[in-house]
Amino acid sequence: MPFGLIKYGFNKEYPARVDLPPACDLKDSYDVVIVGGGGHGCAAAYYLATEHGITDVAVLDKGYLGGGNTARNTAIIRANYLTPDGVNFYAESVGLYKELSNALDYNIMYSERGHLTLAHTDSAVRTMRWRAEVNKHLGVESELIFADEIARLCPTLDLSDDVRFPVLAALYHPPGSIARHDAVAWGYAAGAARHGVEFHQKTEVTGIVKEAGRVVAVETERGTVKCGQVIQAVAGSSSLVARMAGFKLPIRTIPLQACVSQPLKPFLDPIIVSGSLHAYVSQSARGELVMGGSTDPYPLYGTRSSLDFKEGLMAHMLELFPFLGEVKVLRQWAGMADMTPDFSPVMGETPVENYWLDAGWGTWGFKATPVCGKRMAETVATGRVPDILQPFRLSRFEEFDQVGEKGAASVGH
Ligand code: FAD
Ligand code: PYC
Repeated sequence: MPFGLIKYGFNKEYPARVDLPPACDLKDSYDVVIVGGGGHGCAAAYYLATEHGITDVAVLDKGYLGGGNTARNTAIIRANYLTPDGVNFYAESVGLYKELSNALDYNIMYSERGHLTLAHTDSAVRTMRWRAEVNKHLGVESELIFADEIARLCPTLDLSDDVRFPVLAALYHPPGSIARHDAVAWGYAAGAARHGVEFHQKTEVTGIVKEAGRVVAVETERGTVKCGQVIQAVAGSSSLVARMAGFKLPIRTIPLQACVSQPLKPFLDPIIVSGSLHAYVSQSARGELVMGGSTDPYPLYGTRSSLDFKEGLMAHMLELFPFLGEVKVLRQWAGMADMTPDFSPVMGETPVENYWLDAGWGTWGFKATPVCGKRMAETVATGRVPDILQPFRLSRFEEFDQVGEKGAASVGH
């Protein structure tokens, strides 16, 4: 990317880049149909084309590309999970993210900030130490730090003792990063389109046609499309689409809200997360504070914003950064989080032979976009689920073999 940027800077002209070819007719058949044009669907298409030479691929989205949770997330990327399976999986993603702007020739504004998960209770300190040890054992940079070091990394954080939940320690994860979420989807889509992959927006999949336990076509609002294989990557609609394919998922769909403040001068370098206060914040490149909390207290298919969320979150933010009292909230929104019982995703095989699942991304799937896309593409191309995805198989729920990430998934669910 730096070379591309320098070349661009010295150009005499700055022509607008057309990333996606114009919309085309939907063919009546493709080797692979990907349902869902979020970051995950676009990434899978990109890796199918670039790593496996599979280009007869259509990505179908009921709305616009990257308009689902990809557009709504707070863009935190990290690998400081709790289980070895989780740490290995997300660490591969962080590695891919670091090189992604160069690989896609598309600036995703990857910004390594360091990630601090605050511990306000003895049991939280224990969990942070546990995570730090598992992380280090697997080669992921994480350590437990205390007041002096926290103050050095984030001098504006209130570390006094006379508050409701004093900060006792923090899990410090230097590779923690943010990126431009839209650019991740657009960059993957543009890269895939250059290899001939088709993207069909405003094309809702309304049914899955099966014969003898195999999927043979998808029904869409623009007609029926035959297909060799299907990847389902619809995030907050996973249960609805899986039901069309004839199986049930152990998922509850719950809104997750977030908001941004007016732009402020840069004062916050690291990403700050507090599970006890149900609040997290980072400062974007344009100075806005990107803030969020835990999921809403009830399942719902809806993306409305609520005053409750904003009031609660702001009270907690002020406990961490009391000087923000006069700062205005600029925008608020929600996405639909597909929550699994163990706070880990579900990827790979389904009860339908050639129908592959990329689901259960709850509040944690943006960071997994590269690894999931790459490994799902490998699965479809080879017909074999790679080892790194095996722990996340759908059958783990009936085998009592869950990948428990509740303590590391996000801000305390
Ligand atoms: P999406 O981007 O939602 O794409 C799915 C697409 O499927 C959508 O575009 C939708 O239109 C389409 N679709 C649905 N049904 C159909 C149909 N029947 N036919 C055709 N198309 C269909 N994760 C992190 O790692 N870090 C974070 O900081 C983070 N913060 C978050 C904050 C919020 C407020 C929210 C809501 C989520 C957050 N997440 C975060 C989670 C993350 O956003 C998601 O897990 C991730 O974006 C999922 O990507 P996706 O491509 O699978 O889904
Ligand atoms: O997965 O780190 C995360 C996250 C933060 C906020 C929502 N998800």
